[in-house]
Amino acid sequence: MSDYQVRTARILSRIEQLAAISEDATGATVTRRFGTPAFVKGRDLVQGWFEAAGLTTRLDGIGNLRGRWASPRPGAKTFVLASHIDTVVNAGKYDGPLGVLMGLDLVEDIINQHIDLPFNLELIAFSDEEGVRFHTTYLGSKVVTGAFDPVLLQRADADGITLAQAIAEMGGSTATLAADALPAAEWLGYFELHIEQGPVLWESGVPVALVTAIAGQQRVELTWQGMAGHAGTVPMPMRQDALAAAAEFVLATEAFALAHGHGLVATVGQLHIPYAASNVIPGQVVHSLDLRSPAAAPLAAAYADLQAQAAAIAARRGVALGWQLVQATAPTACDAGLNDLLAQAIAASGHDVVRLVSGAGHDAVPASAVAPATMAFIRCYKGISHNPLEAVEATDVAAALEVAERFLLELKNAHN
Ligand code: HGY
Ligand code: MN
Ligand code: MN
Repeated sequence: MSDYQVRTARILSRIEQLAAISEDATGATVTRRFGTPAFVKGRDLVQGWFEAAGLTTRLDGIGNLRGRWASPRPGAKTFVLASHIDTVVNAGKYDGPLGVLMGLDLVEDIINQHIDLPFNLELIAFSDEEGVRFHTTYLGSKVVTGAFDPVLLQRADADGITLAQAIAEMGGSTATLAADALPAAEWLGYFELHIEQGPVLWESGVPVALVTAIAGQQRVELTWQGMAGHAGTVPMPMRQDALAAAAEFVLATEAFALAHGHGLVATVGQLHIPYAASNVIPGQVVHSLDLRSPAAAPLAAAYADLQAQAAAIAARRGVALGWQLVQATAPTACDAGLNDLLAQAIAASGHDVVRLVSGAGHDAVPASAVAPATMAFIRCYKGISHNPLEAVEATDVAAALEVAERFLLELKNAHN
């Protein structure tokens, strides 16, 4: 086995160990949402690996795990390798953790090879990229990049626990969040390894790709307020059925996205009916809307059009509509200079250079606001993600490891 294959075997073994830690006590599904005991237990395991590798570690106020390897050069800037260790519900094993554990392997090899770098390395396992618990994403990387808005501390989860309470419960601190930012002047750049979560590499037979841009996204919370009633006595024309209104909007949203192209995708992934019962006309429905596009103008146009469609549906059905924009991130370009180095590393490793736009959001988005940032994607099984069927081939991970190592050494040479 090549050195990369040996290292990959350990990375994948650690993936399995981390995946065995879940909010689901039966272990049947992988779920580690921000701040939960399962998240903390998983982070503790990863912190042990960071420290065994020789990294100086600390947990910042929002629960990011931060490992640092200092350059011998006085006043050196810091290059960040990162991804996230929180997950969606019933997640795959690789979305997030693979990037963290590959980054750990790369840093550990640099330490073991006694390679002096002209820049510090900071390896970060972000505590909340998915935004599942508080429906607002990038909480961990927003703290590190100085973009965290304290107003978010009052957002409550489904159990009414605020972000501030969740931070305190997991031993974090809201008092240090501003100081936890890596100062903008210290950043040299950002690199994230991540599964593609799409089908292009699977279809193309290439193990790795570089990311040129990350789609913009808008997350909206809609509330339809109708009138609860007896399922057996209220005549159909007299109903103010919140679920029927929401359902009409969901189908209108799908039709809009199908008709409009431009890489526009629209998803309603969460829907809640308070006081639901089979013999009660739903009085209220609360649901999400996730809109994405690689281009800003179609994203803005879709947002406006769908908001108008929702208002028209509500008016026609005598239902009140609440429309709250929870999160908006613009389409983000990755750094051309880093991508030149990455393209060289991919080609030098013997692969075609595939350039992709990411439909998925990543912590590279907040990072790109303060530093040159880019990503490398690793092929995953049929592009499946946010699904327990998520899988990778060891040979692809080994190939990506070689590319990333070449990339870091090119970066070293560029700054010597
Ligand atoms: O939703 C996303 O794009 C990412 O998985 N957080
Ligand atoms: Mn991810
Ligand atoms: Mn994800």
